[in-house]
Amino acid sequence: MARFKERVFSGVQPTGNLHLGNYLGAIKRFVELQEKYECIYCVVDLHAITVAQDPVELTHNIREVTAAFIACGIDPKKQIIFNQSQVQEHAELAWIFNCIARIGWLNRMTQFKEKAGKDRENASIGLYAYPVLMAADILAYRATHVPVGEDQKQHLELARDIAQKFNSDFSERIKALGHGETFFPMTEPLISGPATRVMSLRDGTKKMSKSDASDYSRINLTDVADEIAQKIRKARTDSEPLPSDEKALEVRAEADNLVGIYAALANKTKTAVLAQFAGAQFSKFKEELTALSVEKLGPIGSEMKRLMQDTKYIDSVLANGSARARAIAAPILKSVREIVGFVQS
Ligand code: AQP
Repeated sequence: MARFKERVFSGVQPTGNLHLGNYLGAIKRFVELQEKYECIYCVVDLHAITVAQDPVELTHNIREVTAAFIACGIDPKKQIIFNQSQVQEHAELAWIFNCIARIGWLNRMTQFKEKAGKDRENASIGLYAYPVLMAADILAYRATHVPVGEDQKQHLELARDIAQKFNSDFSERIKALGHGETFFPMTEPLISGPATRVMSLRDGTKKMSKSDASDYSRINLTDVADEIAQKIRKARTDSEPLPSDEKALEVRAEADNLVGIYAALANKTKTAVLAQFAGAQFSKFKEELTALSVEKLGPIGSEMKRLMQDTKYIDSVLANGSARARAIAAPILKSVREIVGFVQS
């Protein structure tokens, strides 16, 4: 892997209701990584349309994810923030990868099964091919590291399978054209910390998700203090006090979730949080969790709302980021076309 320049890529779908899971599992990590790596953060609008979107809401949501990136602390001057549809290399590479990936590989993807549900025949082809586009997003930049929540692990494995098959199918050509042994890196997923899978506040067995019908299941990044307080107060728990060791959380999904959220917001481990709250009742812990959530999320929500007043600025960030992203992806795609054997002028 040493041959590839270290580069981080990740994306968030502009599908509304950005929540605490998106923040702790992904965006907070994006902010931390920008200190160490060259980072490319994408508003993945081509992914969003794999399920029907209202065009006016989609435009709003693209800007809102961009505002969230900036409000959380990603510096658009240092790092690249852009929306996927402005860089056509993603769609082109996805097509080439559609011809590399195998149907059997995609049939194993659990996210498609969950999202398509029983009405599988009626799901879009885009929803089925979603992980192939995700592989193209990453590999159009030959990204080496991808911070994501736990739910994306399987898709990352598929991206590695696609990279490996491309490298092997075209190995002679890759060598002959002077690219060395392999053209695409084996991208590493970055999934770590106490909140890689934040669960619903109403049901500790379900992932916190944008599409949950109940707004009480999630804390939105734009929720005001009263809403955050009310949602945490109503969050499902059991009747036992907080335990002193992490092992005891294994059979207490809701308690485990709230402790994980506190730990991630406080930049602590779950063990350290339990050391602080062992024996406390949930009423007390929820008060502390509310105060911490309001302290950390309040400024983000306010800044998002302020930025959303200036859509010209947001659009200029996306235009600038798209031009910089294209400058990286275009030569990579040129080489891919050459490797595949297309004639280009
Ligand atoms: N609950 C979660 N806990 C931790 N990380 C999460 N992520 C999403 N939900 C959680 C991570 O957030 C990043 C962006 O996710 P996305 O916008 O691409 O889409 P998603 O995973 O489809 O979001 P939702 O909320 O789960 O939407 P629906 O309701 O459609 O299922 C990713 O890195 C993801 O891992």
